[in-house]
Amino acid sequence: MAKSVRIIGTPTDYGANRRGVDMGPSAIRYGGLTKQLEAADVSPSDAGDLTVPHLATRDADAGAANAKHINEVEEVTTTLADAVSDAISDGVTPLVLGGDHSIAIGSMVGSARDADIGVVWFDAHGDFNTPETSPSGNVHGMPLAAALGIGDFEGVKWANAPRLKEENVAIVGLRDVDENETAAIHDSDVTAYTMSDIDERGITDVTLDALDVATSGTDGVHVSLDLDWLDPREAPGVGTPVRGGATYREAHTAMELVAESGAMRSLELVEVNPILDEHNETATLATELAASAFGKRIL
Ligand code: HAR
Ligand code: MN
Ligand code: MN
Ligand code: MN
Repeated sequence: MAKSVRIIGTPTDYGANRRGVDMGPSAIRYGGLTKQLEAADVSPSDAGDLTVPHLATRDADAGAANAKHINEVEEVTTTLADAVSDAISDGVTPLVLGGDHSIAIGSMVGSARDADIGVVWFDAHGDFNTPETSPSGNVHGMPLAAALGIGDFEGVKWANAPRLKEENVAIVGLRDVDENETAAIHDSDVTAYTMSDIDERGITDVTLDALDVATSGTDGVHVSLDLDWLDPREAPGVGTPVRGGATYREAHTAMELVAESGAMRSLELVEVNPILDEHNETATLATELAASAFGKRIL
């Protein structure tokens, strides 16, 4: 029987400093998501988009300078956590379309509601800042810390995923990490692989190790794919591009290994910004990578 997948659009940009990433869900659908998933022999149903308050109805400068729009982020991630946990209870794999990476707080809290989970986080960035360490105040640089209960997020309970442990988190593809963030990652029990690790060891080895970290003693894995993990030549439509990222083939290989592990409990595609994209190619690439993560094969 084909695996059932529920698409959950989360059109928000409250966690980012560049507007436009809220249009990601539309762009990814327009990029052919349903067709790609069907090619992966998955049966997709689209739950549409969650209701996200429009920025025009809110104070443009809301939230503290060190955690901008924190109340809107809380609102969106709380709604998303319920949607993700509902999908899993219904026996369906949630596929969350962002939106900026702050939504991952909701995905992880929802995915971890009734299970011990691990996380594999494909990203150029550590997303391990807290309101105390963040140089920007943008919450999309903080979701991993938030879900792990690190940092003061104005009463962190809404963000904390108690059934997610640092030792089950692996970050893959780092190449742009802030100074205090580097120290925090080192001080934690999170496992981090830089692009140099991928250069030296190859994407297969690194991804298999990351999957080991995330599956060891857990019930399943949340896969978080920030499109800025890829090189900007492949994925130009992101708000914070960093040179020297994963290639098209490396990204597909990693997603194929995710599928082979059989451990993926939830998936999210984040940071696609169609305003900055070229002919929707980043959104289209996101659909192809999702298909690989769900097991699409050529032969
Ligand atoms: N580390 C920087 C900050 O905290 C940039 C974070 C960036 N952007 C993302 N997350 N797309 O992966 O502001
Ligand atoms: Mn990110
Ligand atoms: Mn990133
Ligand atoms: Mn360490």
